[in-house]
Parts: sequence; C-alpha cells; structure tokens
Amino acid sequence: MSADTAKRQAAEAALAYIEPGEVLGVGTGSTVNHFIDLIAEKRLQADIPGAVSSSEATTQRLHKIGVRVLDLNDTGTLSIYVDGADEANAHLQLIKGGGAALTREKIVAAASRKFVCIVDESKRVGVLGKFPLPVEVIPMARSYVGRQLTALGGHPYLREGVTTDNGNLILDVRGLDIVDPVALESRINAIAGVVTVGLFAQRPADVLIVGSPGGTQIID
Ligand code: ABF
Repeated sequence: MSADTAKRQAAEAALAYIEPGEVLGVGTGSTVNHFIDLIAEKRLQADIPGAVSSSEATTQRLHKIGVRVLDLNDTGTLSIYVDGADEANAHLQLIKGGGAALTREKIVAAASRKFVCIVDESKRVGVLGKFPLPVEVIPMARSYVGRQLTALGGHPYLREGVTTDNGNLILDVRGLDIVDPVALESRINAIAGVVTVGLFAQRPADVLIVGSPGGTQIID
C-alpha cells in the first residue's frame, strides 16, 4: 500500500468524528486534503454548517467543495479539529509544520475540544526529532532565534522561499533528540521572536488514526 493510500484510509476513518450541525476545524497538508475531498465524495457538506481553516490552501479547498469558511473569533470553541502531522510519538505528541501552517494549526487545535490527527504509519516514531522541527519566526529575529536554537543543540536552517500565511519565516531545526517534548516546547516558545514551534506536546492529539496495509488503527 502506498503512503498516499494509507493517508486516504486514515482520512476516511476521520469522517466518523464529524458531528452533524457542528462547526469543524480543518488542518493542512495532503492527508487533510484527502479528508476534504472525501467530505465531497460522501456528500457530507450538509452536515457541516461551516469550518475554521488553518491555512489559505485549506480555505481554497473548502470553498471548492462548498463548505463555508468561518472566523474563529465568531465560532468560539469547536467540537473537533482534524489535521495531519509530520511525526507522532506514543503519547500522541506531534511534530507539525512541514506544511508551514503550524501557527494557525496550533491555534485551532487549542480552540477545539477534540483533536483528531490523521497519519500514515510512516509518521509514527519512538522519539520525536528525526523530522526537522519547524519554528515560525518574526523575520527581524531570524538570526537571533537561530543562535538560540543552536545553543539548544539544534542545527537551524532557513526554509528557503517560504513566507507563512502570517508573513513570517520558518527555521527547520535538525539534530534535536526530543526526549522531553513538553519542556522543549516551553523552552523554544520563550525565545523572543518565536511565533510558534511545531511541537504539539502541551496540547497533544486526542485521537491518532493511522492508515497502514494492515488496516486502520485508532489510538486514543
Ligand atoms: C500539516 O500536516 C502539517 O502540520 C504537517 O506538516 C502536515 C503533514 O503533511 P501531510 O499530511 O502532507 O503528510 O498539518
């Protein structure tokens, strides 16, 4: 089974978490794109009065299938948030941000009662950190934040040619062995100039749906 088929399998299982009549939080990335496309394929739009999007890319995709995109300031707390991840450990702590949408993803995840994370099995790891940790930074602070991340033992690289939906830059940090994700998330959050770090550990996923050749696994 290809990774893409496994992603679609996980996305299909996430449809069951949609609560008819409730506003939905929607993440970003290719796995989430399968989720959005499946909402259209299964004609579930009528169950979804609106969605809060985590990126311009997702907003466009939702508009294409006829789902209204709403402002989080108007919706209040959401029932569920569906999103992908770059890595997930056994505690459902995640690395996210490969799609450069980590800031809005983290906001919508925080504002949702249940975060359903959809991945293919290649995203599951014992220890987070093999995937370079994305850090969204204010442009003027790029070098300063880079130095602070180096002092933490990481090797930060500017993600060339990428400006986030919020007008910021991304540093991808290699070489971190993230044995205490909650502590590292707090430590990086405290660096002046950091907007968001792609560690979802203080607020991990509530449910992890893993697509694989052996079938779909649901961990919660
Ligand atoms: C997004 O999902 C990002 O946070 C993460 O990088 C991405 C995973 O990408 P994909 O679903 O395309 O594997 O939420």
